Amino acid sequence: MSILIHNGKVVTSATEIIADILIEGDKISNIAPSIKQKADRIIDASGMWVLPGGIDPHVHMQLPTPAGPSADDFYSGSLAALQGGTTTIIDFVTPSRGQSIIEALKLRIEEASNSLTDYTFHVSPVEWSKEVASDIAHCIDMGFPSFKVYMAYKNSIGIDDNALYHIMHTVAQNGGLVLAHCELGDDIEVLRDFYATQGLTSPKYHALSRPARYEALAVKRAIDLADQTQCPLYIVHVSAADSVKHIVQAQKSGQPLFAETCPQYLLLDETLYDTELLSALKYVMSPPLRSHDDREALWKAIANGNIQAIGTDHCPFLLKQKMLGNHDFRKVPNGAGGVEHRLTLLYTYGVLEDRINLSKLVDAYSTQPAKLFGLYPQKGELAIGSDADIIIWDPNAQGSISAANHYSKSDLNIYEGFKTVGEPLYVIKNGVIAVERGNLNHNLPVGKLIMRRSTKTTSHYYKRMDNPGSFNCGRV
Ligand code: DUC
Ligand code: ZN
Ligand code: ZN
Repeated sequence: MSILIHNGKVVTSATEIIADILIEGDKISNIAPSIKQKADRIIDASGMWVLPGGIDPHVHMQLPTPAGPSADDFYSGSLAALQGGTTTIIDFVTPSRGQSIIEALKLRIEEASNSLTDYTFHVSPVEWSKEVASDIAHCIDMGFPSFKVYMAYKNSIGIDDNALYHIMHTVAQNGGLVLAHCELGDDIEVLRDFYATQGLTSPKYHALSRPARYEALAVKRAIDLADQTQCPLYIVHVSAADSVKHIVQAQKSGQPLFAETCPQYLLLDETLYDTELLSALKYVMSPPLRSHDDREALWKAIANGNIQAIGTDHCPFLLKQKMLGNHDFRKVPNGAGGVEHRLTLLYTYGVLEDRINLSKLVDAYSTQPAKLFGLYPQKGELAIGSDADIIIWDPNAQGSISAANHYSKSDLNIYEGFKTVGEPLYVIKNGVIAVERGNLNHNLPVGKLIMRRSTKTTSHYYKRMDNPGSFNCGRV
């Protein structure tokens, strides 16, 4: 099968040109001002933008929680992702304590086998032992070179600084990257119980028990441990201006340090916890929503290149699951959906409001995740030889977000009522039209499990910067 995309504005993280793109099989075979070759399908992209498919570096499909699994399984979550222009997702393997990481990885690969997007996993060590050390090395050899650690959730999956030090050291020695969920776990537990024992149990106290300073202090600690162990570090879902200050300082000193934020921290704020209970429950997530000033600092950090990637932390629940905590914020499952809205929200409220330009958007939703997680240039780029994961974007389409018409299986949407501009007219995945004007191709093959390259082969993205101060992650 061949597809010729004719006369679109081809936008990458570095260039914008009017060009034709030829797809043969599952790869891009040519990009040129005018391609005369015949194709099975010709798409006129005049007036449209041709963008690389999205890579969401942070999703949780069917995440097990005490309130039951998160609402999207790999099929529904990946369908939602595709409809929004995301063609690759990175989910997580989280073993139970005592369980072999490799065993948990095999089970998770099975669970994801009906994903419509391509997929891969970050691996989350939840303890430290000799077995964990050898499993980390094994995961990297198998093509899973990124490891997420939780400094929060101390009662379940969180680890202490001793384990964090050893994990960072081992990951660094074996050519991997550590991702850190940065919140001071022990301090949070104290505040959670403090509020709850006083009968202060509404969702607002979820946010008050996880203050921005606990995130910033944990960010500082993680940066310090990464520096001591010479480990490349990626801080997930940064939500606070004070965290950004620590990140900028370490990047200036030349530390290989990267950061991610999510649309919810850019577009929503803590005043939503003051709404009526049924509404406030939707916004229980960790870290919680912050202030208006925090939001502005995050936008600035993206524009300045201090935050490189934008994921969603897609982890939706049903209202009935959220309601399990209506009398105790500690019982509300943490998380919200958004995988399908990432591009249109960032385009509408980022690009059209002049906070970031289009190339920066492409960089943050696709190119940087590909570079940082060992997928580049197979993914994250429009280039000859790259996977044909492509969005044809209608920059003028208008929409309105609602749980009534979203693709996620959740009955809640934290962006309910948000107006949007721009949407994918076509989504092409591995050379096959997956979505055409909102219609899913029912013959779409399932996505592929992608094995990734370790930092041994991508070390130019991670090495200490020679010229501190002009930090410019991942540019080749
Ligand atoms: N926070 C997480 O750390 N994971 C899933 C969802 C959330 O809110
Ligand atoms: Zn997290
Ligand atoms: Zn997460």
